[in-house]
Amino acid sequence: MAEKSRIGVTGLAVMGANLARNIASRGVAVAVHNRTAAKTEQFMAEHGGEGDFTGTESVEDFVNALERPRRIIVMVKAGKPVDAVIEELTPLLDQGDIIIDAGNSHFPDTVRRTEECAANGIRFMGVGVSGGEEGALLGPSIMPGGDPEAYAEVEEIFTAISAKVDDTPCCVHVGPGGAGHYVKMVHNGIEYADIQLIAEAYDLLGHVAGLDAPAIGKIFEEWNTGDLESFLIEITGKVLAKTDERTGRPLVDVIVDQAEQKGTGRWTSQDALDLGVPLTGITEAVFARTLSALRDERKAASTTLAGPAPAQKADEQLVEDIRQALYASKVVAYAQGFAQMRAASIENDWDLTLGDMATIWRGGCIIRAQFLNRIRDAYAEHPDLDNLLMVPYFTEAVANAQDAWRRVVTVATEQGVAIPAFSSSLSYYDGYRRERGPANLIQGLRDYFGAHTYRRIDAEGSFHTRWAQDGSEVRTD
Ligand code: NBP
Repeated sequence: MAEKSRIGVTGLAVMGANLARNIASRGVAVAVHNRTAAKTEQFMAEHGGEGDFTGTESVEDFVNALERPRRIIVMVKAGKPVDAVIEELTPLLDQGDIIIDAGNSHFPDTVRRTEECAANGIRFMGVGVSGGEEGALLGPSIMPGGDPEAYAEVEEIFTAISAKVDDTPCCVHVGPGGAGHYVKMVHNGIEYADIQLIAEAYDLLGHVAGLDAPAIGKIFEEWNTGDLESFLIEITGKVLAKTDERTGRPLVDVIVDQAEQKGTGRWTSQDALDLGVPLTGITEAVFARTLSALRDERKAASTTLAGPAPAQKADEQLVEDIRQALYASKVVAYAQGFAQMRAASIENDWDLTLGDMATIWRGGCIIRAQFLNRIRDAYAEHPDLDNLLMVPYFTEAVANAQDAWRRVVTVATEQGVAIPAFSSSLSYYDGYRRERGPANLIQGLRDYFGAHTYRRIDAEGSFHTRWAQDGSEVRTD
């Protein structure tokens, strides 16, 4: 009988196929399977010679091809397909076998599946994998969540296939239950904010500084040599530099301005609302995509709704101001995302080590950036940090950028350019650094119309003013 494979991959679309190839390239025997068998045949024909692959047609053959405990990576479309695969696998598996969902599943589904599988003696892991097609093949950032003992069974393979930065694998056990998929969700949310900030900088450089796409591309190329150095800034330079073969115009100028989304940004914002964490950067990025989708409405509004008279002002200072505003807003977006992970960790008893998240995002994934080294260092020094803005490096970075940031928000507002992520990040910063904000009035109003009570700055307890009666104050607790 043929030797059994150490691990199996079911779901051979782009991500599964590349992940299987990555694993096999490390000398690990991999059994592969896909619902539509023709895809397995195609995979074996194209890549079967690259490593020790066993192609299997039926789920039974797939399960039988694996050594025990069986380690099965499921890389299918998130949602119902994952449940369908688990349902098919479950009767064929033995106690202690491991199902690893490496797709972009929503973390509450992962929590549910972990419990359902446990009831059948199966160990379930929800694992975030970032890096797209190329990352999956050459080295993704991996965020494994679930039972630590199950992780120990796959740790060697996962760390081997992950990206490495300074010889450190971009893979670490994140926490139990849904923690891996949660962290991947926030990663994607931060990616939304990062991309939105880049788009706003591009819009300002075009519509306020009056530069064309190739010129803006050169600016991004330059920015990629400083504090902003990152994969997304690098590819922005490349996308802006590309000429359309059909028209000879910059390609970006012929791409429709409607952004799509698959849901992870929205989930991040929804969860922030549930947790009560202010997550303005990511949320504005999600809303900016939904506003972009209203293309027909925007077309009608563009000739109906008034804006300021255009007044372009191209100068060196503006370009540098935009760079600084981009950096400061990015710091805020990450500070918010990390604050959210901290809140979720406390809420769910996940015991997340936040510095590890920065470490494993330094390579392989879409938000990989130099900047993450600073975040890793910040948490190494202050593991229980409430907010990244309070670490001297970031406090100073934002303090140094704030004048430029305010000028950019001002000029954009004056010239009618929408910058929801830049301006909401600045408002968050200004709100966060205020010892006393205006919520005292909110409480007063709530007490007036709904007797919701308020607390006083000079006395313990809850109070209500009898607004409609004699105006006297009563203690309510
Ligand atoms: P897709 O998300 O396009 O899913 C296609 C795969 O799901 C095929 O293998 C398909 O089998 C299988 N499948 C479906 Br659809 N329904 C099924 C069912 N009921 N039972 C069994 N198999 C079923 O593939 P992908 O783009 O490779 O992404 C895989 C996962 O990785 C997703 O969760 C995705 O969000 C995540 N992810 C993707 C990227 C990326 O850059 N694409 C990056 C990071 C994470 P079939 O061939 O028989 O139809």
